[in-house]
Amino acid sequence: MSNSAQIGVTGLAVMGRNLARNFARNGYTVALHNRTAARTHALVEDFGHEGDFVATETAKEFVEALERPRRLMIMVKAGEPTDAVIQEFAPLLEPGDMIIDGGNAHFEDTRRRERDLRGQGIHLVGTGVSGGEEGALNGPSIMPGGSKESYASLGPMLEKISAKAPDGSPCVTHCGPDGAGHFVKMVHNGIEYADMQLIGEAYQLLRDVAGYSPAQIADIFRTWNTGRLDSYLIEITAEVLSHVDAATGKPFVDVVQDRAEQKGTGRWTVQIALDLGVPVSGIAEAVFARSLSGHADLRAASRELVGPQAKPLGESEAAAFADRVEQALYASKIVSYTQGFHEISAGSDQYDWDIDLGAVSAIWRGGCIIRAAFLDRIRAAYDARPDLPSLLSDETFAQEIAAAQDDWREVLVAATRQGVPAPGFSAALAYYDALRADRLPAALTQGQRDFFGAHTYRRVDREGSFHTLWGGDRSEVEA
Ligand code: NBP
Repeated sequence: MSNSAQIGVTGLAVMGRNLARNFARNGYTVALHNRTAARTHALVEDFGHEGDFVATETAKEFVEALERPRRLMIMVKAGEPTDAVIQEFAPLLEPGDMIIDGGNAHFEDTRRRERDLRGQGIHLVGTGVSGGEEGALNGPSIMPGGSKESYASLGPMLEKISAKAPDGSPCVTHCGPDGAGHFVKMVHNGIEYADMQLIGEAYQLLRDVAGYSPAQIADIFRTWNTGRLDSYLIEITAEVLSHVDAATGKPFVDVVQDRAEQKGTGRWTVQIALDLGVPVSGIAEAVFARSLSGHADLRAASRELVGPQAKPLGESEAAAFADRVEQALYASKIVSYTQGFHEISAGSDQYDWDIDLGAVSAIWRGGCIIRAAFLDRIRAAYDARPDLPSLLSDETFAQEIAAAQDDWREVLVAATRQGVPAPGFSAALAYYDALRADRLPAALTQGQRDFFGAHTYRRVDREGSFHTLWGGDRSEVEA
């Protein structure tokens, strides 16, 4: 049927297939296309009963199946495949049509593609989609960028298929022009890395310092999940930890190789943060921790390095320690989100995106991997004060960290004493202490830079730049 589909999806692997089904289940007619036509036919065969699908084989048929202005969603592997697909379809489109890239594109690629297509009057809508294949089917958190005009046409459809937050609001917002959506998705993934690392550290400490078994730790996580740490990642952590390997009868976590993989969005978050000059030390530690875990040879060569002699805690001390770990985890998590939101705010300033941080925290409350009860409170903090310089400046979060800090420090003392690496907890605490410090050793750094490179420094008591004649009589001159 020509011109009848309200949306088309090309790229029908797990994500595209499930998004297409989600649109169809919500009453939209969905045109289908995939480089390898077998996937298109398999979808119709397996799920055709779920809604109205128009299966197409060629690019021309696909484009002709769409109502105008056309909404064409690309769900292919990010990078060159996305460019290839855009090159294939763009010549067949007309001004006002929309190409929605729902893959994990780098936001700079999205900016380039948006610029290139704008000349032709085509809207490129770079859209972050989070929630994995389950979210794509039942409701993801969606982070679209692109023009306001495109959002006016597309937004209501995205709102319909998106996850709904606990208060019923759709987990989708127009993040801002060109690459804003993919930028927000990138930082979302960076925060996800940090969250997972912190949870991993909590687990390791409960195991090595407190002496709990994976099953006992699963119970502890289940309890935490009923409180302020209530989140998808804590929930699935308990599931993974309580799972027993059928082949060996051992805890599943003990039969999995301890080498974490990554696809790149965490790394991008850190690379871009470095370019923007934003300290995202928690996210960086999470990326580095995955990287270190993968260096099997280096780790094997280091097994003989000497650690401390330490015994796990006794039963009564262990329970108190677990409570402290909860405090440390919560405080470190607040710091991760503080750093992530700082990066979004810096990106928004750099690229003139005008991203609403409250709206971003609101759409992460459902559907996505980092969904968590406490995002409600982040939203409340930004809604109350959109110019909040940092989440840590919010009174409630500051009070909670103040209440947690003694335990947080104690946990790190125990980790250090027992030789359990906790780079995420430690980086978060160092960030907190550095921000609240009266004076930082940066003054000394400036002195050293002036000594070896005449880089000059500023004084605390006078305006201007100064240089000390280090190689001469050490008098000071105005630079
Ligand atoms: P993949 O990332 O595995 O990509 C497979 C799809 O890309 C297939 O439809 C394949 O067609 C198509 N494709 C490739 Br590969 N090269 C192509 C080319 N040169 N021209 C046309 N099509 C090409 O699929 P996915 O895991 O469903 O993810 C889709 C997008 O969503 C990715 O950008 C991913 O990063 C993003 N994402 C994934 C998740 C997740 O949980 N998996 C979550 C959020 C976002 P073929 O069938 O002919 O080989």
